[in-house]
Amino acid sequence: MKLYFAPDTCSLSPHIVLRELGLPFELVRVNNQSKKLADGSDFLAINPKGYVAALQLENGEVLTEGPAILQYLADLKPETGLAPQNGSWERVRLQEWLNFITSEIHAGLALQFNAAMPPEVKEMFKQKLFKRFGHLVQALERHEYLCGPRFGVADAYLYAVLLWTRFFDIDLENWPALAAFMQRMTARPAVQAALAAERAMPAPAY
Ligand SMILES: N[C@@H](CCC(=O)N[C@@H](CS)C(=O)NCC(=O)O)C(=O)O
Repeated sequence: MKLYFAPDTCSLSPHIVLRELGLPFELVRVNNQSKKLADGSDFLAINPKGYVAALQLENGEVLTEGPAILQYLADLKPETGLAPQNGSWERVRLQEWLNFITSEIHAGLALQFNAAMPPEVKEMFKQKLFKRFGHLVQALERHEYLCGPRFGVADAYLYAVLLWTRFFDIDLENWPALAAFMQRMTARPAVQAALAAERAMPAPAY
């Protein structure tokens, strides 16, 4: 499998999960501005949507959309329990979290990157985001990870997007349960390895 990634993006979450699962994979860095790979070839030929993450399987199929990739990976090794069994009530709860992260947290934080947006509009969206943080806190005060006492794929996704708060002057210490979650996640060997591998890979020249 090949994981197409860019540093400091949501593609960190499938990267973490690949390492948590101990699956073999190749990491391919994308220049997210030029949409080129290191050899000058066109990332749009891999994912016409033009964004990471994209997972290319051995049969050539390319899977996109973080929540789909995460569940696909977890199902390759169901015995690890990174996602509950497909078709179970617990699996639907996981999908509820993945959808919440993608639409409320990922999208909510991503618009803070928009340089064209006036500061007062950004502030308005920050306040909405902070309400959503309240929902995360309720879960993380009850158990160490989103779906219970054990790490799962939703945690990798939440971690990857909450890392962006450091770019926007959002101090997670204001939500102690979130700050503790981030510390717990950062301490995981797979997370350390993923961050180090992404840092070590040179930026594409194109
Ligand atoms: N709906 C996609 C969104 C992926 C996404 O937003 N990727 C960002 C990085 S976090 C990206 O590559 N953006 C570059 C672009 O849109 O040009 C998913 O959930 O996987």
